[in-house]
Amino acid sequence: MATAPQQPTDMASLNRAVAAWVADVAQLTLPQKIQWCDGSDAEFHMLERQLVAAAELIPLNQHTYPGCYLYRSDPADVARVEHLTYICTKDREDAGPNNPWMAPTQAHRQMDDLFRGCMRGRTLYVIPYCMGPIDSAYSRCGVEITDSAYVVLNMRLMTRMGRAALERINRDGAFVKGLHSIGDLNHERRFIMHFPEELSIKSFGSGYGGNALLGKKCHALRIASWQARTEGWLAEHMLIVGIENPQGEIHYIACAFPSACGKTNLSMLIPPASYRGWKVWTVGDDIAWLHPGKDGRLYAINPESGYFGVAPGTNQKTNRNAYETIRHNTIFTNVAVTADNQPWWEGLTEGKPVRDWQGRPYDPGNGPAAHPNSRFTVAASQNPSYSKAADAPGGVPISAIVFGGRRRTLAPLVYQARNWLHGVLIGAGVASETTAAATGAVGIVRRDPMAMKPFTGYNFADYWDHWIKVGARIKAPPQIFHVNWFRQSDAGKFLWPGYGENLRVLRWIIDRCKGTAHARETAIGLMPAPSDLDTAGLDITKDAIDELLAVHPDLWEEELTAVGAYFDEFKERLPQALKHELAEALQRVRSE
Ligand code: GTP
Ligand code: SPV
Ligand code: MN
Repeated sequence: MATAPQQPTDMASLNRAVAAWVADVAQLTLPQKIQWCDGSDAEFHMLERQLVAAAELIPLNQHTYPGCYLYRSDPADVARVEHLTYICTKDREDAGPNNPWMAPTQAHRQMDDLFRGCMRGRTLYVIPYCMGPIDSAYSRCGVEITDSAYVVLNMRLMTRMGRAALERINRDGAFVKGLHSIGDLNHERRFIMHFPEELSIKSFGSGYGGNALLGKKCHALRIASWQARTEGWLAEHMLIVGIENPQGEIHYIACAFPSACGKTNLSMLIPPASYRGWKVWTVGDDIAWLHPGKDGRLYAINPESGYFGVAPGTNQKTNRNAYETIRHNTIFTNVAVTADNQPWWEGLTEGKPVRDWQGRPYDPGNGPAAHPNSRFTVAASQNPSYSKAADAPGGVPISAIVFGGRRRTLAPLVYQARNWLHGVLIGAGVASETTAAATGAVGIVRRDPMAMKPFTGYNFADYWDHWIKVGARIKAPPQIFHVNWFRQSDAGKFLWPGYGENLRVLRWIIDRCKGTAHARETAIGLMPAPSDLDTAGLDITKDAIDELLAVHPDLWEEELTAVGAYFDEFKERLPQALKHELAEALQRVRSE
């Protein structure tokens, strides 16, 4: 029997705890209006129309880009702000030297002062959302309160949001509270505070990406990593991809690369022409929640349902799947536009920018036309390589975990850890050049353990200990690898072609997991000899391959010594096992 369509207003009576919290927040922030979001198409399009009328959203060329819009953020609000992102635990040591910290009472006071009356004349939107498939035991729910309709539109694309999520919150009896206001966008009054002990978030003064879409980095990584530790699983900054060989066998791989280091691209890569019959299936492009399964393997779900992907560099050749995915029903943020109102960014081979990301007439003297951290928001289901398994409540079994970074020098194209503990050491020692995904200098090599430096909601020492314990608990742990697509020649050119050709490396990784590929022992781990990698049809010199697969023990001694100095920051909290593993690794490079 068909039921009458329900109005969003009756959502307010669906869950008492949510309603009570909304009432408290409304009393503090004094909005003109409260709107409960049901997640319907009608609601989405109504908000789109409102934002267009307010000139906050600009329709793009509807013939070539149907359903696509441009959003320009405040020019001083274009990326995550790590120095303003706090973990507020009662004990400072629980946040660790890896996080800015503030005492919860002080943080609440400071944030509540900012939130007081901040929604006057504005609408307060209530967004119930579910991270992960609605029917998965691994999923976790939250509610974001925000005064930004742009955030609502993005959350609708990035999460399973609305009525179904609120119904699940009713069943779960728990949810993460996320309070957000764009405030006046003054960066002196911008803070992103996390209270893992209370499962809550308060974010003020930014409307951008991970600062404002609270389901993403704030909930699904910082709060979830804390929850995962208490519950025995892992919340990671990882893509999840299924690689299907011509025999129809699919292996799933989870890769942790720092921000703007190639996760979205790898998760939807197009196999090289010589890889006939190979298929690539995207499960997730940014976040993985990994759970030990009953069969002794690790299972992963993608908590998100959309992509907030880097625009620059995306074109038909580098990433055809993304290129096709974002041809309709996509929100572009901070890209440039062409004379016929199509979106444009550096790396796009067709079209020319006439207005830059700030809406100014394009002048190369002002820097790139599109902001280097300009992004697209789009539903994952639009991706031609979208995996059916992405909605599987039990997740997908992971064969390999791959760490990676953006390193001009040192780190070879690929190497394999000797075992789980060695893999944890490799992950904890990841370093990478900073990118435009966060404010601050770009291109500086820094430690970014497990690609989680900005995202682990607790002390890294405890996090590594947790990693070690999870590995010890599972009978058939994934093999662990490290890759680097970003090695450069002395002349500053990439040595490895990257993108689709990365499948050649994934193939060696999968064959190692199956036990069918050869590897040689080196001072840093197991590596392919040049002949073990499939380079047929690849335009690359023997010298380049040799350099990509070379190990320089003296440089590695320096590197591992630097890792040791970094570990020392964690003092006696550093797991002994990790200390030992590092000592052995140093021994191996010294004896080469
Ligand atoms: P976040 O969304 O910030 O977490 O980033 P991500 O890891 O998903 O990065 P993404 O795939 O969006 O790539 C970032 C930039 O690196 C883009 O400009 C890409 O074009 C470029 N890139 C990705 N893969 C490769 C590669 O294999 N080689 C080279 N040279 N560049 C790459
Ligand atoms: C990242 O910076 O790793 C992102 C973009 O994926 S944001 O959502 O802004 O964190
Ligand atoms: Mn990311």
